[in-house]
Amino acid sequence: MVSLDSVKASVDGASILDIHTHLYQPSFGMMLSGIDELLTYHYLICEVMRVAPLTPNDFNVMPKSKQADLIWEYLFVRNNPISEATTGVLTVLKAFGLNPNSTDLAEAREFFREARANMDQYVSVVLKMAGVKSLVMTNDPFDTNEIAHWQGRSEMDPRFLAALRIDPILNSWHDAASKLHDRGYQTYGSIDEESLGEVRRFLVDWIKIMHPKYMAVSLPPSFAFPEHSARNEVLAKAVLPVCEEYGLPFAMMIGVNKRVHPELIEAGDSVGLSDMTAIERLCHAFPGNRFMVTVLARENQHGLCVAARKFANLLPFGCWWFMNNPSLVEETTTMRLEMLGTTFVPQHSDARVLEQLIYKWKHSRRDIAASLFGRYEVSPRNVTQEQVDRDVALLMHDNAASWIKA
Ligand code: FIX
Ligand code: ZN
Repeated sequence: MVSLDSVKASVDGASILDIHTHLYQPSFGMMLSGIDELLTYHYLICEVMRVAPLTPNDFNVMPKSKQADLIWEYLFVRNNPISEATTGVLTVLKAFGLNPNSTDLAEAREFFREARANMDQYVSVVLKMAGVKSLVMTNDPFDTNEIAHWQGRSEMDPRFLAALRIDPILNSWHDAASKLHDRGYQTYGSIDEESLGEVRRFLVDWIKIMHPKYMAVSLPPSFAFPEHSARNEVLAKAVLPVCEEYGLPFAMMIGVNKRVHPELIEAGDSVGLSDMTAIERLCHAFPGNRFMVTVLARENQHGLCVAARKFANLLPFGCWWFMNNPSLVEETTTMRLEMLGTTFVPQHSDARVLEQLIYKWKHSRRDIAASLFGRYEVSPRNVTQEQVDRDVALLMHDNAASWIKA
């Protein structure tokens, strides 16, 4: 019988394909890293607003280094850092041998300044520390900063894979149609066959530029299918046909209520309950498409698992955002193992700052190993280490790799 330690060793030793991040290959010059970026992560901005005596608008106009000092003072010195996001920063400091009990950021700033002097080398160091073999970026063809890099077409780093992110097309059609029109596509506010054809042309143009592994969108809790809406028209008659034609999965990240507290900016998004029957109807109506889905509400996780039992073209992936907390990762992974065996992707980091890979994966490996061992403990079979290693390879890398053909 395998032990928790032998399962942990297998999970800790597994190479990871991180299927969703907000990181960029170094040559893009867009990668966030270092202690000030770690501390001003929007998860920590939420948390500091609960204890520091200032308004979000006061915070937003502060220089980033002062924001980081304030967050360190209030969340790490005046209060004990026991939330997941604060614990994550400490995990990173400890991984580099830095003092997690420091009263200021002088040591950390000096260390990361030196480390980041050679970003190519530093990125390799961090990926190795995190055990991440490759990762998928979030690439936005509406982001002018990013467009320049793709048109400058710097050599692609094989460890950094592209994902074509298309939120404006599905979530703000009239604005997207106007922007596409400005870029030479004959799209108009009304959704007629010409506009839909031009959306398909736009998507194909960017598939040929980015060579993405999947297309992706973040959707509100109100997402429904079918419904009479611009979103449904564009999804059914442009996005999904192109995904099927080019063999690309379509990733839907469902349940975010954007900017419930606008003054918090990125930190101002919240969660809502979504309708999993919309996913079931999509999977049934488009059997030639493959859907990767992650949902933001804890209450929707069970419905997503059941939907995946009904449709083999549906892949649940990750414990997203407000779900990425140890108690929920272990609960959700156990539920998925109980209902789906190993036919899902348990985690993605969603990292926005390079060094977050270290803590997000260290913490998730621990929680996934605990869930997996729990299944072996109750198995009437005497599970072998070879069987454990096969399961771990599927969960940490191979399922994602086969779905996105990485
Ligand atoms: O839509 C997304 O990709 C979300 O993950 C982000 O918008 C979000 O801010 C985030 O980084 C959550 O972890
Ligand atoms: Zn994300």
